[in-house]
Amino acid sequence: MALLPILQYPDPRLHTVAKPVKVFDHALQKLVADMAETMYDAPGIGLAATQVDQHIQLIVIDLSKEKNDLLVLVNPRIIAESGHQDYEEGCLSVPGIYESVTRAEFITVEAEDAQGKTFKLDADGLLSVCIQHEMDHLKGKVFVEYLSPLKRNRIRSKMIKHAREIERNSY
Ligand code: QAP
Ligand code: CO
Repeated sequence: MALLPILQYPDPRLHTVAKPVKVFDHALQKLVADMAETMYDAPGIGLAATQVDQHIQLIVIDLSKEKNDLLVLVNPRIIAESGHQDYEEGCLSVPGIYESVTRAEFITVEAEDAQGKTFKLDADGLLSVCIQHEMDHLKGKVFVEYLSPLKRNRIRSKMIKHAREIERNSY
């Protein structure tokens, strides 16, 4: 297993659109394991392959306290949605930033698991938010794009400034 570097906003690679997974091979199983390890280490509750610079439709999520309930979604598609909810979201690609986003309250998702078996999942609350947030990554969209241009530009500047400071401290 290995920890993978997480792309940091505003890295342009975060806007890459992910391709569907067609082959459920050993390389895919390894990426799932490495993404899970990377998410648990962060720690985070969700990670999309886009964030580790792998542009395929793969998401890992774990909302459990014990970090022992990994949900793997390959080629996820929302087949039903209803209602609205606001949630204060964060993102491993935008550390230290938390902002409220409005999304669907209830969703039904169809996806393949890591072995290629299709399943259906009804989600509400945080799980629903997290799946929608991670599916946005696969479309090349980061949650800050739901905010006003003013807020987004402030976040962008803060992230660039922070990255420069890290860079300077490593000299
Ligand atoms: C996406 O986000 C999410 O800023 C997953 O300093 C977030 O795991 C979906 C994290 C909220 C729904 C609601 C963020 C860790 C983790 C940070 C995460 C940070 C350290 C974010
Ligand atoms: Co994110």
